Amino acid sequence: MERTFLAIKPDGVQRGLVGEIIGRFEAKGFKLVGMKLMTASRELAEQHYGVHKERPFFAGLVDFITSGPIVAMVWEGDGVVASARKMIGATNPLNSEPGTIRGDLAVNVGRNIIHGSDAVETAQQEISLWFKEEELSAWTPSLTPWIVE
Ligand code: ABT
Ligand code: MG
Repeated sequence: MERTFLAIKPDGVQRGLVGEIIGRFEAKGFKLVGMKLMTASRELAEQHYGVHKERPFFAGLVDFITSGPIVAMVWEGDGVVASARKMIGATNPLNSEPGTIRGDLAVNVGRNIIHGSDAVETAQQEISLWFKEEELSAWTPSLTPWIVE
C-alpha cells in the first residue's frame, strides 16, 4: 500500500495548526500509520533537504526546519503521495489554490507550514530517514469499508 511522509513544519506547530492540518487528511479518508512530535537535528534536516544542498536558500531552510518541534507523520492510501501534494498546494503559498492547506493558511514560501513527499520513491526514502519500522503501525480502521470499496 502506498505511503507518504508529511511533516508539519515549526511554523505550523507554533501557529497552532496541528489539529487543523491532521484533520484534513483524516477527513479525506487516508490512514495515519506513524506520528511523532520532534525537533530535527541539523544532520537529519540536511539529509532530508539534500537535493537543495547547492541552493542559496539551503542554510536558511535548515535553520528554519530545525528551529522548533515538527510533527512528522506517515499516511497511507491509494494515490496518497500525489493526493497529499494536491491537498498541500503549490510550494509558494501565494500561488496555492484556495482550498489547499497552503492556499488557506500560509502566505510565504519560507513559512509554508507543511512538507509532503513529491514522489513515491522519495516518500520511501523519507519514511526510512525519519521513522524506524517499529514506529509505524499496520492497522485497519473499522471505517475502512465505508471509505474504500
Ligand atoms: P517541501 O515540502 O518543504 O519540500 O516543499 P516543496 O516540495 O513544495 O518545495 P521544494 B522546491 O522542495 O522546497 C523546499 C523548501 O525550500 C523552500 N524554498 C524553495 C525556498 O525557501 N525558496 C525557494 O526558492 C524554493 C524553490 C520552500 C520549502 N520549504 N520550506 N520551508
Ligand atoms: Mg520538496
